Amino acid sequence: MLKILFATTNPGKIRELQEVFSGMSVEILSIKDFNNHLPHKFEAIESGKTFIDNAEIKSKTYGEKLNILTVADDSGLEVKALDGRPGVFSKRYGNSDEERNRRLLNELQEVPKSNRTARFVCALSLYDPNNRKCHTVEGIMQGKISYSIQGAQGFGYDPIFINETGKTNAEISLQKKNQISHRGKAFRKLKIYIQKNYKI
Ligand code: ITT
Repeated sequence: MLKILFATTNPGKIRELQEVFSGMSVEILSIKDFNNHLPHKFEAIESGKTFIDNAEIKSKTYGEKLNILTVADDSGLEVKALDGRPGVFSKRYGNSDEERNRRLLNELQEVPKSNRTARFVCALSLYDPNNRKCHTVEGIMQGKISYSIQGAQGFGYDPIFINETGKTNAEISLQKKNQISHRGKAFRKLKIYIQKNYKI
């Protein structure tokens, strides 16, 4: 069975990957499985200007250190009325999901429905320590920012992001989110690449 490390600290991302990869002969490992092999407080420094840069920094940092095939995700929300912010700073836009969502809703308080367009972007990078190369793919989900927090499923900005179903990402099931989401689209591209190149 092919072993792949998913180098993320975000449990929401892990749940979504497990759903897409279920039924494949792949064993998904997490950073916790390598706690004894990593220095205390080991982390990748997300210094890139794009989601792709940061996904590659994360996959290389862990894949090199642990010498294992490694997937990393860098993702975030781009709001048109805010010139694409928070973008790569999505995680650094506040100290908790709640704070980040409230900040965005406040910033868009006066913005009419017609101008609340936003998109989620997900860059997924697979690093192979045998050839020291990254294969990186992207997925995008278009939608609008709501006027209030709605729904309790998902994670992060999901409760304020209205998707093509007219509901927020936090009001739909994990399976439905994967069908239409930025991450689901990127995972499926990567899945095809893995099936082809690692003969599973
Ligand atoms: P890593 O350990 O994988 O880096 P992270 O949560 O720090 O996990 P990022 O640096 O990629 O991840 O930051 C992504 C930010 O965008 C973070 O605030 C997430 O909550 C948010 N985000 C990403 N994908 C999302 C999704 O599908 N739904 C809602 N919010 C999402």
